[in-house]
Amino acid sequence: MNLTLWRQARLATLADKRGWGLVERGALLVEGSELRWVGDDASLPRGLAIDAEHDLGGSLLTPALVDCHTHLVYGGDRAREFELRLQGASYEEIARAGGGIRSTVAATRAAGDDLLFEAACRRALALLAEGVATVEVKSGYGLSLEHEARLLRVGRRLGASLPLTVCTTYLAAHALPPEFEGRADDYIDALCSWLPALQAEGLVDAVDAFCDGIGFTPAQTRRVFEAAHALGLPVKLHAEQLSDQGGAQLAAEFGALSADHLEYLSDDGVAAMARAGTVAVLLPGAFYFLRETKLPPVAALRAAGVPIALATDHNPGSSPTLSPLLMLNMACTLFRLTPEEALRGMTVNGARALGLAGRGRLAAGQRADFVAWDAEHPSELAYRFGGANPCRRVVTGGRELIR
Ligand code: DI6
Ligand code: FE
Repeated sequence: MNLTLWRQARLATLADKRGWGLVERGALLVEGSELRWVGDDASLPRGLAIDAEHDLGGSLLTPALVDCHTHLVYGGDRAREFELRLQGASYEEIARAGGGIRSTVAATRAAGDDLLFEAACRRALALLAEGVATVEVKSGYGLSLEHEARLLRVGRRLGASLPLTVCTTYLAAHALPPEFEGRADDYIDALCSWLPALQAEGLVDAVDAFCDGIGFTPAQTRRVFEAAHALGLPVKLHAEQLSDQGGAQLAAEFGALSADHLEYLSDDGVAAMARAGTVAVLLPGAFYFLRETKLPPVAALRAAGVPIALATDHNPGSSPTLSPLLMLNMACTLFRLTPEEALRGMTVNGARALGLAGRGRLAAGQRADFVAWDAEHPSELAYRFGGANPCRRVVTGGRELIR
């Protein structure tokens, strides 16, 4: 098997439950797409037949980033809606008046497959350029069998065309499409009935819903989860973003991989997530862009031992950012995460929110996804914001992409 040695790096392995896992003069041995050995250069196993060797010149090496919550595939933009919100209209008011998600659904349905793919591709490449090697992509702007399938196929095509791992999530329960106006329960029946065909086509890794006053009720969300479970698919949930619906408890009841947003999460919700091992995915981009003032209960999540992940939530309405590093910074400044919690949130815990245990840390047996940064210490990744991108080299599955 092909062995590649990477040396002269300062490693932040995140290999243990706590701490950066710093190794000053670190080295990595990659075998195929896996990390075979990680440690101090001085204790590198001897007598190995090394096929290639790279000198990292002392740069900082971390696990590659995992963006575990995005809505990357859509048409159009919502710049006009942004202006309306600045003039005082709320996100909910705009949604209830038929704008918001529905306006993106109209633009997405009108866009051709290639246009959707090319736009999503550009967005994915921007994430990759800041060190992302694994990205989740949700549907949810199609809202019919034909159009949801199209978005999921674009997600799969991204994974096949780019050197990234793409996980696809079925989010037909994102908003009520106009053709089902006044018939939300019928729409839930319909989107549950579409799922078997989409799964049979290999398009679905997980199932999500938007449980909220402007989304779907807990009872409707439960039906979506039951349909997912009947097919053996894991679930996730947009929960407690704009109000407390008890969505986190419902997600926990179904053993959800994650509950996401969580600004309005209650103590009961925290406890339920802790019991179920459900990851809390915090989305500081949406918090910031919607000018939310209620903070997610970070101290309670920490105290209960709920793993915290972070993601861009890239979407045109509530988080039009493509900067995972900015999210690290915002998670610290807005949510008071430590820089170490923030980086864990976009690596090991982000992977966990996707059900991927084999990535997100630098340790033997993990997937060889790592990034070399122009930085001395990992806290710098959360410290700087905007402008210069410190990402120097990206390796995914043992192969170097950016240099
Ligand atoms: N919550 C969000 O923040 C995104 N979806 C959701 O359920 C926003 C989607 C949009 O506004 O287009
Ligand atoms: Fe989202």
